[in-house]
Amino acid sequence: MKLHARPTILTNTSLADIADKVEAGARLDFDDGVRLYESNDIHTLGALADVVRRRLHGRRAYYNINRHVNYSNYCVLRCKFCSFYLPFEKAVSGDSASPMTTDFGGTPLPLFGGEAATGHDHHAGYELTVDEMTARAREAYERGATEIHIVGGLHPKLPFSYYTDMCRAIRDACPRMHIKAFTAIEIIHFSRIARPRMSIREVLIALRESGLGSLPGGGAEIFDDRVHDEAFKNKVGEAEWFEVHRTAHELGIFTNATMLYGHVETRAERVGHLVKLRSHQDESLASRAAHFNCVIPLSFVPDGSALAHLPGPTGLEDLKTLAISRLMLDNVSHVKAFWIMQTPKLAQVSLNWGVDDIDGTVVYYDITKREGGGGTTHQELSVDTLKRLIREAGCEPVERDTLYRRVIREDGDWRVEEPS
Ligand code: V47
Repeated sequence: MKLHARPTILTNTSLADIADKVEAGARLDFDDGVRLYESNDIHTLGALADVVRRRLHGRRAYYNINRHVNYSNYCVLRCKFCSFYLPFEKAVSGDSASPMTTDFGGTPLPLFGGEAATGHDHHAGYELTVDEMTARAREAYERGATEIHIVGGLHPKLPFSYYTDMCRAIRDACPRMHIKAFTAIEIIHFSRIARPRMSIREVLIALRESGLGSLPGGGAEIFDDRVHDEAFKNKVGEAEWFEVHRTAHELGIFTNATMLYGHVETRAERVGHLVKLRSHQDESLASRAAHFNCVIPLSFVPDGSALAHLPGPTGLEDLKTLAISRLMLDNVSHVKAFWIMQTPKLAQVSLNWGVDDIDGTVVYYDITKREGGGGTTHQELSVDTLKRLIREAGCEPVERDTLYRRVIREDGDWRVEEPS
């Protein structure tokens, strides 16, 4: 698509050379990304991102009917940006009351607040049994969900069989529902806890055989050693994150990619992160059976984390980051604004700033909770609201499945439209 009647703003801007590249479909380099961040010409930035978005998707904007479920908030890591985790030792040493046992076949464990994922006290530690996970999946499936998104903390005790059993039980109960589960960090954890130890490839194959459909994009944070050491030192770094996604792509498993921005990183470090994702995607598109479907820039929510003294990104920084992600990642089809983190209103605005996807109904979300949220994990948008947000932005709502196939609903049932 050409910028037929180029608005004067684009000819008068100091970003004119970047506008020329965008118009020509040429790749932006690292310095272009930093300049876009530093420019005050936000209208040009938004317009350029919109050019790329329209070229790829016209006025379509995607949403899905999904359900996020977190199996446990116990975690062996202590990432400073995270308000989700609870140290397991704290729980077993008796900080909480009402222990319950699990049914996953391992050593009985204390289970506190097993209903946390349905909207109860989010400060308590919990781990859900396979039966509880399956019940949540079934409930979502019966309400029309096409996807379940499962992630959790790195639990020190649960055996690898818990995760394969969970996938198998959900697949059996909800055969058409796509299981998008486990960040790269969890996959590495599984490869270490499996007995005998398993390679990343073996873990992914075992999970896929149990029903796993694709991997979500979490755990990427910012690919930079300085930021890694300052904000999430004990977590594996970018080499391991990319190894998991590379292996998944080789196996034909599609994945997403995130960037957690607005904490201790600089803008240049964000651009560096995007360039690294782009290089990986080039390789996957050229030589692997799958690739990144979508990039999700996640806006840091400081509340309750060890970085709660930081302000978090402004709305303008959110918009800039979404637009620059669209412009830098010329080889990733979709850019998602996750409304839980960017807020529904900003996600709506971003639909004219490069974004083509606002995630889905979500229903329960436990990883970030904004203060004043009433202590509940219930965070839901109805399908009507998602469609209204999209229409008000001048876009056409399209229900998609996890792999971005259009979902058609007829006579109380749904099917996906195979790409022609
Ligand atoms: O890995 C943790 C991030 C991620 C905070 O693939 C935080 O479709 C903001 O990856 N503020 C999990 N973010 C969420 C995630 C995701 C979400 C929606 C869709 C998809 C997808 C993936 O959340 C974590 C971490 O990077 N996170 N703490 C926080 N305080």
